[in-house]
Amino acid sequence: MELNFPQELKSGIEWNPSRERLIVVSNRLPFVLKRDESTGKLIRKSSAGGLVTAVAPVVVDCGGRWVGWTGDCSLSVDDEIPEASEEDTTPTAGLLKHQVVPVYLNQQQFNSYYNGCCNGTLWPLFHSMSDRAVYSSEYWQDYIQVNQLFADKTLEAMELSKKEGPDIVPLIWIHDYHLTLMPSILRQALSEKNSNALLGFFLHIPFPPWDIFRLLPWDDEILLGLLGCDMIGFHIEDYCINFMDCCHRRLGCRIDRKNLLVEYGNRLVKIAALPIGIPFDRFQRMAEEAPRLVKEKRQKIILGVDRLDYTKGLVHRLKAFERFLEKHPEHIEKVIFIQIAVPSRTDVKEYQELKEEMDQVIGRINGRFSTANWSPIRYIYGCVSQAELAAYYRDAFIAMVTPLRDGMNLVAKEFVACQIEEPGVLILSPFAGAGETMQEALLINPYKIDDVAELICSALEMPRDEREVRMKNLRRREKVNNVDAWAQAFLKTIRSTTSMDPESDSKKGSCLMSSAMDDYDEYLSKYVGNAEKLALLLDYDGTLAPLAPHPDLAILPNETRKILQRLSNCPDVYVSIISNRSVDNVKKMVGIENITYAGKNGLEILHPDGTKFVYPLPVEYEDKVRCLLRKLQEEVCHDGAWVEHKGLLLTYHYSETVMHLRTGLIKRARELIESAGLVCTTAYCALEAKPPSQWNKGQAALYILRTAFGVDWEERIRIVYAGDDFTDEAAIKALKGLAATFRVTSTLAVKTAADRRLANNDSVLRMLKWIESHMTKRKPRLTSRSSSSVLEAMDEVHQAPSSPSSA
Ligand code: ADQ
Repeated sequence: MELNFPQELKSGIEWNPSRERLIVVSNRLPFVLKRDESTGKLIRKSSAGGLVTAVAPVVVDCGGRWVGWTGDCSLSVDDEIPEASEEDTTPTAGLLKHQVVPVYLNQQQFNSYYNGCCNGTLWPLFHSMSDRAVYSSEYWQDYIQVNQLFADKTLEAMELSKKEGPDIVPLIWIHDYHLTLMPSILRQALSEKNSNALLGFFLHIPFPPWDIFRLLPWDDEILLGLLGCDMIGFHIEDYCINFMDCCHRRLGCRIDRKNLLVEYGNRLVKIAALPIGIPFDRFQRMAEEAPRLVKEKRQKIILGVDRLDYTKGLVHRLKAFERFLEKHPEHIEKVIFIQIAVPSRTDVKEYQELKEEMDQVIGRINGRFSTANWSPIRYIYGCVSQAELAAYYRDAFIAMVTPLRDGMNLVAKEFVACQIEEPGVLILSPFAGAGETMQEALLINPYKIDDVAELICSALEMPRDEREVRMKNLRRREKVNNVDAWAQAFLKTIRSTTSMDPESDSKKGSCLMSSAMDDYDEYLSKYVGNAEKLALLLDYDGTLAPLAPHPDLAILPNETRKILQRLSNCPDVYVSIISNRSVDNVKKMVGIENITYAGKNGLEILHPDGTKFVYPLPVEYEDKVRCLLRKLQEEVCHDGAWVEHKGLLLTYHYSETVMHLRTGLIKRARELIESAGLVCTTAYCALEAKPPSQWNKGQAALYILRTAFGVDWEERIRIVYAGDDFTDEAAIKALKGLAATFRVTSTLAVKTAADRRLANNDSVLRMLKWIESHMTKRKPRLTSRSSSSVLEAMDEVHQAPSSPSSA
C-alpha cells in the first residue's frame, strides 16, 4: 500500500526495501496512549518532540518498527495498540500497529529502573553532578532486567522484519541512557543465533569525563554494554573523547582518537559526533502563524523555556535576573521575565524540591520588585503547545538558555528558528552541547551570577545591526543542520561501518589495527623506558599461539617463535612462558632453550639452567584423581569430549563436541569434579580439575620473578604480562600495579583487571615487535660504571643490531 503523507513527513532517506529495515528502540513509544473514557479503548495522542518528528518518517518509509515502553504501568499484553485515527496528521500516523512493539513495565520496575537507576543515578552522574547520584544495587538489578526485556522485544521485532525478506539486515537504532546495556545483550543473542544486524546507539545527554564516570559502581558494565554496537553517536566531540577515554582507561581498549574508533575484541566500534537539530521549517512556520500572546509592547521579553530540571540552571538564572534588577533599576517596568517550565519527573524528591525552591525564589523576587502595574516574573508551570511556544520564541527579545550542563539543548535552536521579526539575542551556557556550535550567541558561565546580570543588560542594549548579524548566522546554521540532516548523518555513518571489518583490505591502511606500534609507543615506552631489565611473562594458548580444536594443533606461528628467540637472546630481556599445559609439553610446543617455562598453571617451573620447581600438591588426592579420571571417561567422554591426564591435574576437553550436547556434558563433568573434592575452573573449551590449593598463575609469576631477580625485583624490573583466559586473570590481579598487563580477548562482556586489552595473538605479536624494537634502540643505561665504561657501553650499543630485522 502506498502511504501518502505531506512532503514534510517524508524522510528523504534512500532505502533499499529488500535489504534494510530500521528498528528504533527508545524508552517510550513515539506517541502517548490514553484510554477513551466513553469507549474504554486506547487511543494515540501525539508526542511531537524533535526525535519523533525526525525518526518516525524514516521508520514509516522503510516499513520498520518502533520498540518502546507504553508509558503506562497499568497496561498489559491484553491491551491492544490502536491504529492512528483518520484525523491524525502527526509524524507517527503512518506507523501501523504491527510496526509498534510495546514493552510493558509494572509499577515496581518503573520506580526502580526509571525513577531509580535512570533518573536517580545515571542522569545526575552523566551531567557531572555526582553528589546528587544515588548508587543502589537494587535499582541496578532492575535496570539490567529492563534492558533484557527491551532486548527480547527488539529480537522479536528483528525476527518479524527478517520474515519480510531473506536478505534483510535490520538496522537497530537504540536511544539514550535508559538502554545502555541493551547493545551487548543483543550482540550476544545475535552471535548465538548466527544472525546479523547493524547496531547503533545515540546518547542524548552528555558523556562525562573519566574521573566522574569512574564513580559509578557499574562503569565497566555500561561501557561493555555500549561496545556491543557497531556505532555510537554523541552530540559533540567532547563527549566522544570522554567515552573513548573511559574505554581506554577502564577497559584497557585501544582507541584511535583521530579516526574516532574503539577496538573491542576483534571489532572496531565507530564513535561519531552528530549534533542533533530541530525541525527548523516547522518552527518557523508556526512562528509565522502564531497569534501574539503578550500584549505589553513596551516591555522587552526575557524568556526561559525548560523542563523543570536541576540541570537547566533555573534557580541560578532567576538569581542573575534578580541581581540585574538590583544593579540596573532603570530597567524596572521595561522588561518582563517569562519563565515557562514543563513539569518533569514529578514523583522524584529532587524535582519536587526544585519546584518548591522555584516558587520561593520567584515569590521573593516578585515581592521585592513588583510595582502597582508590573511584576518582573511571569511563571508558567505547565506544558505549553508548540504553537504557543513558537509565539513566545518569536516575541522574546532575549532567550536565556543557561543550563549548568546539557547534552545539546533544543530550546536554543527552537528560539532562533522562530526569530522571524525584530532580531533578539540568545544568551547561552557553554556547558550545553549547543554552546559548541552556536558561537554567535552570548556565551556565559551560568554560575557567574554577577556576569550574567551584566550580560542581560548588554543584550538589552545591543545595537540592532549586531543582533541582526548574529541571529542571521545562527538561523542559517540551524536551518541546514536540522533534525532530518541529523537522522541522515546517523544512518549514513552506521551504514559505513559495514566496511569496518578490521580484516578487510580496504581498512588495513586506516584502522586501529595497523596503528598498533604507535599505540604501544604511547603506553609502554613510558613504563619500560630505560629500565635495567624487562621480564616478559606470557601465556601460550590463545596468547602466543592461536586457539585450536585440539591442544596438539595449537602451533606457535613461525614469526612469533623467531621474535621470542631473538628476545630471549637480548641481554636486557627475560622471557617466561606460563601455560596450563604440562611443562614438558609447553617447552616442546615453543621449542626455545634458554627461557623459563611454567606448566600446569605454574605448579611446575623449569628454569633455563634445567632446575625444576614443583609445587607440592597433597598426595592423598592421587586416588581421588584416578577415580575421577575413570568416572569422567565412563560418563562424559563421548561425542568428541575427552580428558587429559596431567598427574594430579585433569583437563576435560569438549571443543570437538557439537554445541547442543555441550551444556549437558559440561554440567555433569563439573558435578563429577566437584563431588570428587577437586576445584573446577573454566578454560577455553575445557574444564580444569585440580586439588584445592592457593597456588595459581599469580603466585607462580611472583615466584619466577623472585627467583630470577631476587627479593627486591620490583625496584629494578619492568614486567609485561599477557594472557587470554580466566587462569591468567589471577596473574593479572597479582601483578596489578607492578606490571603492564594485557588481556587477550575477542568476546563480549569479558571483565578484566588488566590495564589493556589485545584483540588476538596477532596483536600480541605486534606488541613483541614493539618491545624488540624498543629494547634494541633504547639509549644505554647510566649505571654505576665509570665514565670510560659508559663509553664502552655506548660503543656496544652502536654495534648492536639497530632494527628487529637485522637481529
Ligand atoms: P531535554 O532535557 O528534554 O532533552 P531540551 O533539549 O531542552 O532538553 O528539549 C526540551 C524540549 O521540551 C524542547 O523541544 C522544548 O520545546 C520542550 N519544552 C520545554 N518546555 C516546555 C513547555 N513548558 N511546554 C512544552 N514543551 C516544552 C534531552 C537532553 C538535551 C538534548 C535533547 C535532544 O537533555 O540536552 O538536547 O534530549 O537530544
